[in-house]
Amino acid sequence: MPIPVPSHEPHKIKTVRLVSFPTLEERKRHLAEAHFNVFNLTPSQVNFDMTSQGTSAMSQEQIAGQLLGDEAYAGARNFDNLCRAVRDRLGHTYVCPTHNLLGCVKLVVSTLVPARTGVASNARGLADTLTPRAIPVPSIRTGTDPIFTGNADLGRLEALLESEPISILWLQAFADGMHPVSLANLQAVRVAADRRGIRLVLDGSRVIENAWYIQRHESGQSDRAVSDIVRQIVKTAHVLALDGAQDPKSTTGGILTTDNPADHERFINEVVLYEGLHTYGGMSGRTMEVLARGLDEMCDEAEVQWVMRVTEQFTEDLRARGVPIERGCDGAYLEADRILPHIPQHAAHALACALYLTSGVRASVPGLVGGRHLPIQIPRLAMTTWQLGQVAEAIANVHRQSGQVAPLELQSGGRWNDQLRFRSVFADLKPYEFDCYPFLIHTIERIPDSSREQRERAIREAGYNTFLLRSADVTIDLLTDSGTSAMSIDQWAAYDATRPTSATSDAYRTFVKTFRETYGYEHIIPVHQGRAAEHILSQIMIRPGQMVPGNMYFTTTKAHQELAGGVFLDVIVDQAHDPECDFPWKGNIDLSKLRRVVERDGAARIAYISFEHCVNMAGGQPVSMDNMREVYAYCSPKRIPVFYDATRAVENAYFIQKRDPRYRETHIRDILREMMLYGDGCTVSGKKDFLVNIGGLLAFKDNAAWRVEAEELLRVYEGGVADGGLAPADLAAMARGATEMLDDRYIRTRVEQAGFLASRLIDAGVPIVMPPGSHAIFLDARRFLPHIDQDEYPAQRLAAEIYVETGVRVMERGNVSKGRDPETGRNYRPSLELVRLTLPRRVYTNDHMRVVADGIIRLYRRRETIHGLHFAYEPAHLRFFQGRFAPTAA
Ligand code: P61
Repeated sequence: MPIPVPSHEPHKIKTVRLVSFPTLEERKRHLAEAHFNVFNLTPSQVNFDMTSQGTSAMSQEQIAGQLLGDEAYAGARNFDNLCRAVRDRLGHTYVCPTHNLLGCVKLVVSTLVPARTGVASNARGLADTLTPRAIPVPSIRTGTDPIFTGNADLGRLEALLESEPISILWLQAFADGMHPVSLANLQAVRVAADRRGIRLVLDGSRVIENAWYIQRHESGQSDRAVSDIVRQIVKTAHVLALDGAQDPKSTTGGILTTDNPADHERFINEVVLYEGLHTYGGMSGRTMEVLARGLDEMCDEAEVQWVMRVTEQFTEDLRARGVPIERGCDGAYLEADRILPHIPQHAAHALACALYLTSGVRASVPGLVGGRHLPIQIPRLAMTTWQLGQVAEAIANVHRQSGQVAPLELQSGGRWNDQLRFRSVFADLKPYEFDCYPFLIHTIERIPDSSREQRERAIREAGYNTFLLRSADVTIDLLTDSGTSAMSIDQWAAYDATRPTSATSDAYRTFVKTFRETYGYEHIIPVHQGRAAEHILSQIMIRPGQMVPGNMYFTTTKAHQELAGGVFLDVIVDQAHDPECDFPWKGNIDLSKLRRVVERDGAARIAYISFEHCVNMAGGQPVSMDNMREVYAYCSPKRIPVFYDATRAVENAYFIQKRDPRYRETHIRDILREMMLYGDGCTVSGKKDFLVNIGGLLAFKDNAAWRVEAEELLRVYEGGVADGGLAPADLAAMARGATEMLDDRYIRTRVEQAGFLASRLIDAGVPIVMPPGSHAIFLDARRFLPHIDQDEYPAQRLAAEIYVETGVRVMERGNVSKGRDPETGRNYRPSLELVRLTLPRRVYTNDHMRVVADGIIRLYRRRETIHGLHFAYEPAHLRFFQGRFAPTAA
């Protein structure tokens, strides 16, 4: 059976690295300062750095390994782990650690290559490092096989071995990044080496990519797992050299492995001279740990298939745009001489400059001067297909205007590309603007795959309630966007750098300063999450019997208002209750409804206005700026306070920027400041907009008395006044998140992901709440399953069926959530019978979304086969969390 190719990433995003997008003016300045050699640019000066060495996204297990380095000088446990990983995954018995691949080369040369002998190789890159040491590196690459262009020419090899003093054969898996080697050829070279009694050394830094080519293209190999082929490749060589910063996705490090104890003995006697001790070889304990974990993971079949699919797609994309390229194992290698025939000198450098100047993409020219390729290498797992598609477009943009690319005049030279300095002019090239996620993937978390049978069992065991599923059984988790965000490395850095205390922390001061600036509110009080702020606010503001008008309820908000003796009154516009109506401001308060309440009961009976941005229960529907202004203008003179639930205020600000022409050019940060001006304070669940996994706040614009009361309750219910029961580190992560959430590019891609998912569903006729909201898509279960009575819980059943069909977890928001009328004991049967597909921030890509949509569309096409549920166990309160169900008979 051929190996399946995943249709989405077999992982989700765990942490991100933000991308800076330098402007054209900045790029010009950076390029001039870099002497027109893009090697001299730093990552903060580029948006996408197209190099695959040491730039991969690690797994969360690898990054955790960084903290498990035991850093012993001798015999570190991390070295034991490394040896175990080599034995398990690669099959070799002995391991000599090195600081990187050049360390391996150095040891091999000093032990196996006597003076005045040469190294026959299929890799030109090896010559770059050995020729300066006066070691000849005759090429044995054929280039004749249409696929395995890295194969050794066996005839030429025999002739060489006859005529020249060749001490070892050095084959590189995927030679020079462009030329894979077949298993058959590798085996034949081994036979030739054995016949002469010399070693076959394999550089297996890209053994995974090479194994994939063997699986795909060598006859009889298609059924074998990559892990199996990798072992065979390794065992075919006498010695394996491996760069930790390539396939094992470490940042550096290397290993030299073998089954031959005598060779190993030679290496470890030499290693002390050049690298370090034989149990660390120039690596820190943590690097050995990361490398060991990388070796354990690098043959993961789904991950390999995904990475190679992405690489192939990128290459095909460029070919389809007519850009002359050579296929690479990790990207596409641009043929600079063909793209710029009018530039005879340093064409690859000129192309690199043009690419950076027009788009901010950096691709640099490696090794010795003279190569004709500009490698565009994809950092493993770090970029999405959306971003790569745009990088391809940026390259095509240069290619289309290649005639205008400026030549470079050599200012100072050298033998190596990194030494060159040029003079040039800024050619008049049309720039390319990126419009994609403004972050790279820093670490990933693998997601489980499951069979339909497994999922059927899991949902039965969970009583058809998605809240009761285990995360380990869920492939794509769209249960909530609450606390599920991927933090950035800057948030992590702030988190780790926090000095803990139970008194006032620096993190608290930064937190207060940041949110004063963000909202324009004077009093900023940290709380552990949203409901804690709601509790305190309700206790301060509500006197028993008072009304709390609001724009649709939220479960926890309403519960706290009622606990304080308040009566919630829904004054949202009528359109919010109609899932088919596409009014753009379905979160608005209906002023005439509000007026009626105030006129009927008097302003003194109103505790405050509970005003939620991007109303969750209405489908993430925004409030217009005009509505906020009008409500405030009406309430303020009457001394009725207006409190925002600003949990998704930034997403609301984006809709104002997008839908209100007066704000099209206004930055999100300024829109948010104006929104908050029309309120007296806010509660926030920080687990949403703030891009953290825990946290929240309560804020008052200027009322110091409320602050005193709130802090009193804080001490009793939550924690210290300067931490609200959070770790100071959590305050630091929130403060940093608050600066990231205001990035216009980020918030656009965040909210538009919901639009992307919605448009695929709409095109297929799937009924959803219109217009699509900020943080979620709501399926209209009434229209999806019109044949199921609401008392047989269509939305609950639909959520369960989505899980079984797709492995995606979603949430019921309908009859089950609303509960029963305590008077009559009957279900409320709310007008909205919905299923929420909620999008965590920075976690899933559009490739995940495509698969989610396809699964739901499949389900929609067989909707008549779906039936209802009845309660098997019904808890008295908030029954949606713990309730269990059984299917009704068909
Ligand atoms: C959610 F099923 N939301 O959307 P806390 N205000 C708003 C929220 O969306 C919110 C809170 C206050 C959740 C989590 C959740 O019945 C449920 O930080 C607009 O969760 O305390 C939370 O903030 C409360 C899901 C909460 C539920 C209650 O998924």
